[in-house]
Amino acid sequence: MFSNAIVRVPGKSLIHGLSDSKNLGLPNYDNAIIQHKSYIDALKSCGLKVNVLEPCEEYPDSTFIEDVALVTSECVIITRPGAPTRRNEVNQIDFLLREEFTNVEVIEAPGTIEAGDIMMVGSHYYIGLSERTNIQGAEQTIKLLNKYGLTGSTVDLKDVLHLKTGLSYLENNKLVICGEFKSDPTFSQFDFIEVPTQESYAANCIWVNDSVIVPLGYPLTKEKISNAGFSVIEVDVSEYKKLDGGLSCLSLRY
Ligand code: CIR
Repeated sequence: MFSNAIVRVPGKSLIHGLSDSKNLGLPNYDNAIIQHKSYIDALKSCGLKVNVLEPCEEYPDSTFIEDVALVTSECVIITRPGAPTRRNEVNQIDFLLREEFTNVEVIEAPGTIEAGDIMMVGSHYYIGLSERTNIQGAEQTIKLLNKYGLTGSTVDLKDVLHLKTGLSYLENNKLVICGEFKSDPTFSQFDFIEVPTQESYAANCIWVNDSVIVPLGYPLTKEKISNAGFSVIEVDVSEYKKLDGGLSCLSLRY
């Protein structure tokens, strides 16, 4: 169960965020703020205390706060983002996490890792090797996890930005899965909730205390998750989709 979340309100510089989805246009700032508030409300409705950080104009992608730290039950790992424009975002969160947690570890060069590439399943962490996360970053992370009695393993990515772009673990062995991962033997032991290709964006959803928050506008996936026994909450995050960001990226949950 989670008790807390940290989010960062987007700054007006959001429109300069990284994007491979330029065909969707630039995000509208006012809508992004409205959607961010709805996201916070959804987290609160799942029982979380939400720490809302001020916008950080210097880093356009800093609202995607998930990528800069991995918060586990035993330790915090400050990542080293692979995107050069995002690398120093970690300085905006490091001090805050050190105030709250004692076991704070840091990924060192030449390792790179963004926590959107890390999926927690109990005490095991799957780590996607992507354009943002390299083998050194993954190996350092696994070593740190081992130090605290946790485990990790790597997964090769082909098409997606981050591991959790195409996968979300919903507890009770249920895995929301899409695209390239469906045929990956790494995940064959899970009960699949398959996301149809046309709804691939909805593969990034978040389990929060027996509810699942899904993006608004993906009815087939919503129905499948609901049929799997979860209470489903929809949140419109269409402005963040324009920057390749999904629901998980917008918070640290612990
Ligand atoms: C980026 O490309 O870094 C941001 N525009 C989107 C980050 C999405 N984060 C995530 O999937 N964990």
